[in-house]
Formats: sequence, C-alpha cells, structure tokens
Amino acid sequence: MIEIIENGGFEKQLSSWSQPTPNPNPWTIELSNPHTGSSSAFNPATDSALAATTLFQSFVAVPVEEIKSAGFWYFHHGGSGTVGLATLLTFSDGTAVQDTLFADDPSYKGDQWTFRNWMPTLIANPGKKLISVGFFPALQTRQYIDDVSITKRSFVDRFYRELAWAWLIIIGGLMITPGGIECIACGFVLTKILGVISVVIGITGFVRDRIQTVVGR
Ligand SMILES: [Ca+2]
Repeated sequence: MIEIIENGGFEKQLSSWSQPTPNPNPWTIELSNPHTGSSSAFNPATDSALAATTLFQSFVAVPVEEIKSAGFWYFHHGGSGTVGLATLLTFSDGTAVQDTLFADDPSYKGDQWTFRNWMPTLIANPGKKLISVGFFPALQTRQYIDDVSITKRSFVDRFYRELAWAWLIIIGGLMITPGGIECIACGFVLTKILGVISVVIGITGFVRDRIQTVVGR
C-alpha cells in the first residue's frame, strides 16, 4: 500500500496543503483536539461559506480502480444547517464531484471524531483519475479534520496476490489432470479432492480480490 496524501495527520502544520487567496475561512492547526498525534486542522467558520474549497491538496493522478482506501476523520461542534460535511474530489479530466453528507443523515455525527469514507463516491466515478481533494468550510459550524488518507495498491501487492491465486489454480489443476501431479501418500481420490479444493480456493480468492478492488475494502 502506498499513501498518497502528504501530512494527512497535520503533524507538520499545514505543509503540503493549499488554501485559496484570499481565504475568508482560513484553516489553522489546533493542538487541543487531535484525532491522532498532537494536532488537527481547524476551521472556525468565521465568514459565510465560499462555493469553493478552502483547504486542498493536489497529487499525481491516481486511477480510481487502484485506490484501496480513501477518507478522513472530522469533528464538528454542534451541527446547524442542512449540509453537515462537504468535500470536493477533482479528477484529471477536469471534472469534480462533491462528497456531501447531510446533517440529518444517520451517519453524520456531531461532537465526536467520525470517519467519512470517500470510497462510495469514488467508485461511482470509474475510469477517472483523482488529482486533488479539498474541504469546504462547514456551514455555521466549527470543524476539525485529521488523518486524511488515500492509499493505493502497489504494483508488488497486486502482482504477488494474483500470482499466489494463479499458482493455487495451476497446482490444483495439475492434481486433477490425469498424469499430472499425484500425491502417492494421499492416494488417487484424496489427490483429486485436494486438487479441486485448491482450484476452488484459487478462483474464489481471485474473484474476491477483484470485487474488493472495485468496492475498495
Ligand atoms: Ca493529527
């Protein structure tokens, strides 16, 4: 796994993060309420919300299909207004999608650190490449964010996992094939049973990996 986001835990102040100029809702580093480590990013919602993100990070384009996990932790004080949480995911083709969590959604929580998973929004945009994530200020609500993370499956991860499943299928297949691998200690019937089990495990593992890649779990 490869982490795409730099300084997602805000332990190095706001380095690697950008804010627009001017920014009516500037973000600062807070030491009083970290999710992990010693700091989080804080937005006091001092001015009316901009129709643009006020904190964002850009990175080398990563295909949605290669993303293993994506999300962040938020802590909102109170919770007035209809939109609890809004972020912007920008793609390399110039399009962008808002990931919005409404305040009346059962998964929206106030006054406690809560994880927001970006994966459902990302997998709804197959074939695109993510290049930036950004945060809108919460409406009339002070908010903290911490542990912003996007992980990508490394080539080695994917290669060895698929090789392992393929190996099981090949060996299992040879055990089933007449004149193939014969486990003399096991006997004919047990060799065939072990062969079938190997092939089934190999195929099931391969398919499950594919589904998990798409769903992002
Ligand atoms: Ca932190």
